[in-house]
Amino acid sequence: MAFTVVRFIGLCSLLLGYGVHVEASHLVILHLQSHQNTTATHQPYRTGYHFQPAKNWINDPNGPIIYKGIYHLFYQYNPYGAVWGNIVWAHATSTDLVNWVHHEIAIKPSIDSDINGCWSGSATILPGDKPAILYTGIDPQNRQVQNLAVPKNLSDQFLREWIKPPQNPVMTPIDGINASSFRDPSTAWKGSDGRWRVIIGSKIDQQGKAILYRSKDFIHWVRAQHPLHSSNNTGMWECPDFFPVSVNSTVGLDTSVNGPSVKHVLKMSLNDKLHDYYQIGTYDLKMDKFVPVDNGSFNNGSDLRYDYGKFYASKTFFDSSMKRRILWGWINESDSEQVDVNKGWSGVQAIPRNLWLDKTGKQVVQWPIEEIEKLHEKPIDWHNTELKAGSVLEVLGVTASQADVDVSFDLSTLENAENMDPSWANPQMLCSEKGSSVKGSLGPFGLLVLASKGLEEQTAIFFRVFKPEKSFVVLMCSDQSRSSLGQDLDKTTYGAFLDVDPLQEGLSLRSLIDHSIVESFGGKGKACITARVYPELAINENVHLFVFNNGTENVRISKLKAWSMKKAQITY
Ligand code: DQQ
Repeated sequence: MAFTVVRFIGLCSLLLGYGVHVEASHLVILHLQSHQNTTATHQPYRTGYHFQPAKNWINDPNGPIIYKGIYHLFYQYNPYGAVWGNIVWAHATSTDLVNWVHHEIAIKPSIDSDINGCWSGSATILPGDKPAILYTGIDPQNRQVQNLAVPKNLSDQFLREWIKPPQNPVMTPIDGINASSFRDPSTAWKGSDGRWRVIIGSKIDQQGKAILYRSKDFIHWVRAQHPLHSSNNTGMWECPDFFPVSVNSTVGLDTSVNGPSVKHVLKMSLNDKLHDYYQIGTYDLKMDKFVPVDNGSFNNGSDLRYDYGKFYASKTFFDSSMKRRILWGWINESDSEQVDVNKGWSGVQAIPRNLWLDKTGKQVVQWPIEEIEKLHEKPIDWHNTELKAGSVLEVLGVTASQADVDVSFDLSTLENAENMDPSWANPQMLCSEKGSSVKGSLGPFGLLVLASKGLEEQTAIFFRVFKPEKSFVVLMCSDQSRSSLGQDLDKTTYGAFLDVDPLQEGLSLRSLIDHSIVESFGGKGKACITARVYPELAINENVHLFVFNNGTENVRISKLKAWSMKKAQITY
């Protein structure tokens, strides 16, 4: 049988008939899109407390909101298979962002302007507590257009039915907009002139753009003459997100807030790199433009990322009940499509993260929402433990396949740290060259998670401290190279530089471990790395957890707390 793999993400165009080139952003495998899954009974990689549906493919989180005290998560879903295709908006609700109840599909192709797919978008709460969704529809000519959907019944707090007003589509790719690069409307915000604004991801040639639209009534949208922001050589900007953060507190803000004590974050999912990049800046209301503080361009190599591992197409929302901004992100698989078809599913949503501006104003900080602590059980508490050079200590008493571990290291001196070579500018490369098995001086030290008893399999999350001319540099790594004895897996090692002073603040690492996912937060959320791994030996009760130090210097564990995690209740 001749299998049809149409294209790889971001690399070429897809001819879907009608003589029109349409770019999809996912691997399109036509013969598997509606392939009946074999429902494998051996499922060691399904997660215990991450969000995932019973089966099939999922990708981007869409339109998260809180409405009448209920959290809503919509997401891109293929109802018929474990690879991307047949895309609709699936829907689940929760009272705590941990336990979820699924509802019927909220938005599926039903009108001309979404007949070939209901792609990503966002929700906005309009005055009078009225939610509205803007999403990308694929029309009969396979053009990307923007549609509006509103709840059928506002007194249903679960917002189970959505209707599409007759004015759809409300934005179309005219006047030079590329019909295959025009998607993913953001949450809208209101300017001081009372008009709504929304941005749509786009590109012209290789220049990425956040096209700006304005509207008085949320139905009639007029394109602004200039984009909110654009940047050369960045390719297609997917899933733009634009929101204010407070400069002097960790409290979240409604998306329309602006003023002197506010900075703005502009996030883009760069289709060419498949990573979520963000910039911090100000929102110039007069010009209706985003002005990055450091002239950031999304392509200068040192750009900020939410997560230096697997995390894409993310989206925030303002949780008005807890006055916080929450970030959702999609974690895709690291195995092959055929394996996904065999296991019957693909994709997981990351644990929602509380997000705020760091005190330095130079980056954001992310931390798992406090509600997941409800799942903690069987606490382990270590204090003041010497972690000698070359040692590996097992953390006993925790269900190591499904756990939350938070460890802090104290370094008494940085004197013996290795010298930093100024050419080591790329942390991911540095982590691959200096993996966990490469001896160092101050580090590598950290956690070995999802590990087999004899350490044949292990995912290492660790730090190394270097000394440049002056001061120091902290490197945080997630090394998947020995995560599984299995073949044909993406075992890329990830890395990030961590902006903390280890002598003043110590070095902390929290890892959320969930069978095939490890979400790690370094320096209390200043650098995040998510890994996707598929051990063969280290599954279920055969999983172990260790702390290790492969440097020549001793370090001290000032505290280690670990908990087994209960299963989240997800009802399908
Ligand atoms: N996924 C959606 C698009 C978006 C992409 C399609 C990002 O709307 O650009 O499923 O992962």
